[in-house]
Amino acid sequence: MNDRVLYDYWRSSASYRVRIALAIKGLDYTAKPVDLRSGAQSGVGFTMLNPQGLVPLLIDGDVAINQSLAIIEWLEETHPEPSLLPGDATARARIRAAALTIVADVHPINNLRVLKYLKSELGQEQEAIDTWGRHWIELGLSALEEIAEGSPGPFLFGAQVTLADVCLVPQMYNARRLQADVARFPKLGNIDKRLNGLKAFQQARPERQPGADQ
Ligand SMILES: N[C@@H](CCC(=O)N[C@@H](CS)C(=O)NCC(=O)O)C(=O)O
Repeated sequence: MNDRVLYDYWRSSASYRVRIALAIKGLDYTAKPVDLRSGAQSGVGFTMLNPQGLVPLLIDGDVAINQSLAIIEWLEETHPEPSLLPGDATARARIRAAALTIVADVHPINNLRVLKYLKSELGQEQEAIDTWGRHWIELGLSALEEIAEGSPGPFLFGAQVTLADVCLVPQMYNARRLQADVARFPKLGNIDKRLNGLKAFQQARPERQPGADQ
């Protein structure tokens, strides 16, 4: 087995970000799928490794790191090339801010455990829950569409693939799954299409992961 192990789930967008970053940096790993549908993330087998009970979790030798952004920043520091955070301090802050629009402001309120809580504890109907998801996704994507409008392309921050692109593609995937109105974001749609044409992004696609629905 590889010394580097990624605990993930094929449809988890936080895991998808890490898979893309690993592929861009050309780092091999062994995938250990954690089946979120059956609740494996809350079982002792996994919470012993990550008490938060969330994927992704990267184990690299004797280092274990959770939280997708912390994992990607660690990969960036330990394997700087190709860089996902290019440019000076200001350029890097802007890339991080765009990434956090997704990672901190959109994704957490659409996470499985939040949606489950809306249904089981607050008694919401599935339709209302889907409306909730689409609302927050479209709000976040609106802000990113403005960034895309100001980018010379082909990616979110110009010619180089950055951390922001790594977060964008899984969020667009989620948006489509939830039937959010992605046609409202044509610039993001084009960037997403270009990114999905790259080998690293293809390798990380949910349907290509072990355990994915066929
Ligand atoms: N902020 C965390 C979020 C991790 C997260 O929410 N993972 C989801 C899958 S995308 C999960 O494990 N959900 C399981 C659950 O909600 O029970 C990160 O970026 O890694």
